[in-house]
Amino acid sequence: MAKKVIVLGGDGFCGWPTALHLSRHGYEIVIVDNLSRRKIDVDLGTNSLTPIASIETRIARWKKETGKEITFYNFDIAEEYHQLYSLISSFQPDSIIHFAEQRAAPYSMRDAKCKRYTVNNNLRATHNVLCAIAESQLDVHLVHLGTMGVYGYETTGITIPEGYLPVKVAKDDGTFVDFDILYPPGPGSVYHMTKTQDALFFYFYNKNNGIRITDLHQGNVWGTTTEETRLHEELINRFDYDGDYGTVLNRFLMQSAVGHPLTVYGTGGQTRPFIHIQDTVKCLRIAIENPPEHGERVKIFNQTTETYNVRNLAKKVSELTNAKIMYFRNPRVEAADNDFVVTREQFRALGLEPTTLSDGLLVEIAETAEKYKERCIMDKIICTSLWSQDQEVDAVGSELPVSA
Ligand code: NAD
Ligand code: USQ
Repeated sequence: MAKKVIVLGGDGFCGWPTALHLSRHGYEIVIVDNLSRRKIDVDLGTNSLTPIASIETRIARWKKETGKEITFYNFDIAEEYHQLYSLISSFQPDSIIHFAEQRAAPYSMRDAKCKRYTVNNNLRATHNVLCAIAESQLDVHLVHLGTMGVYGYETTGITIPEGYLPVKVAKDDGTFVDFDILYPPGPGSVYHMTKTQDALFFYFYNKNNGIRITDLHQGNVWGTTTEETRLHEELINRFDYDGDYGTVLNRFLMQSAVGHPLTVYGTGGQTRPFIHIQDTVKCLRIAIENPPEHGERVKIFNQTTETYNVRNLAKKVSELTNAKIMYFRNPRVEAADNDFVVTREQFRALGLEPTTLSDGLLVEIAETAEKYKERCIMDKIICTSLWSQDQEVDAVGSELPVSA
C-alpha cells in the first residue's frame, strides 16, 4: 500500500515540487494550502516571474501527464484546527511535511502588521500541527522545514553542528558534566525568530508525547525547475524576484536577464548556505524514508550543499552574464561580513549528490530568467522593507561587469 503524506503548504515554492516528486515516487499525496502566498503577491502588487497555473489546473495537469492523483484542501492550518485534526484522523498519514509558514525575512520586517502576521501565522500553524498529531494519537512522522538562519550569521570560529551543540559544564562539586544542547538561537529577523521558537515546540512535543520529528535546517533555496515541474508548463514552479520574497541568487539571475544591476547589500560580505530546489525535493524524500526511531530526540539535518558570500555570488553571475554590480546601503541589520562553516554530513551519508552552482546557473538563466523576463515588474525589484526606521535604501557604488 502506498505510504500517505500530507504536504502542508504544498502550493508554495518548495511544497509544490516536493508534492510532485513524492507523488512520482509512489506516495499518496494530500496538499493543504490556504493560498496565502498568492494573496500576498496581489497585496504587494507583484507576481511570480514564472506564470504559475492555479492549484486546480496544476493537479489536473499532473493527472494527465502521469495518471497520478493529488488531493487538495484549501484551509488555514493556523486558524482551522478542527479541519486539520479531522484530516489527520481520517487520512491517517505516515508523514506530514510542514512548509506552511510565512517565509520571507524582509516581509516579516516591513511593518507591525507583517511582523504580527508572521508570528501569529507561523507559531499557531506549527503548534496546531503538533497538537493535532498528539490528539489523533497516531504514529505520524512530522518533517518541518526550518532554516539555517536559526544558528545566526555571526562569525563564531566553530563549525556549526547539525542542531545540537556538545557542551561541558562545571558542576557545583568541581567535576564536569556533558550535555548536548540545542544550538543557541540567533535569529536575524522576525521570520527567523519564529523558526527558533518552532524548535522549542518540537522539543516539547517530542519529549512529552513521543512524536517523531525531523527538523530540516534548510539553506537559501535557488533555482526553479525540477524533473517533475519540467514535464509541462502548467506544472511550473513559482519564481520570486521582488524585494521582499525574492532570494538573493534568484534575484541576481532575474536582474541579469532584465538588464538591472545586481543589488548587493552593504559590502556583500555576508556568507550564506545555498541549496538547489532539485536537491530540496530529494532531501525531503530522504527525510521521510529515514524517520527517527521511536523514543529518539528531534532529528536535525542541515539541508544545504554550498556556501558563498553575496559579493562572490554576484561576481559569478556577472561573469556569466556581463551584468553590472551595484552596492546598496544594507536595508537589514546584519554583520557586514561573516564566516559560515557548517556540518552537512547526514544527507551526504544518505546519498545526496548535490547540484552545484557551476552545474545549474546557466540552465536557470536560460530556462527561467531569460524565458520569462518580460513578466518582471521592474519597480518591484528594489527592497523597501527596512529592519530599523533610521535606514535608507539607496545605491552607494557600482562595479563594472567582471568581464568588461
Ligand atoms: P512559500 O511561501 O512559497 O510556500 C509556503 C506555502 O504555505 C504557501 O503556498 C502558503 O500559501 C502556504 N501557507 C502559509 N501559511 C499557511 C497557513 N496558515 N495555512 C495553510 N497554508 C499556509 O515558501 P517556500 O519558499 O516554499 O518555503 C516553505 C518552507 O521552507 C517555509 O517554512 C520556509 O521557512 C522554509 N524555507 C524556505 C527557504 C527558501 O529559500 N525558499 C529556505 C529555507 C527554509
Ligand atoms: N541580499 C543582497 N541583495 C539582495 C537580496 C539579499 O545582498 O538583493 C543579501 C541579504 O542582505 C542577506 C543575503 O543576501 O545577507 C540573503 O538574503 P535572502 O533574502 O536571499 O535570504 P534570507 O532573508 O536569509 O531568507 C531566505 C529565505 C528564508 C530561508 C533563508 C535560509 O527567504 O525562507 O529561511 O533564506 S537561510 O539563508 O539559511 O537563513
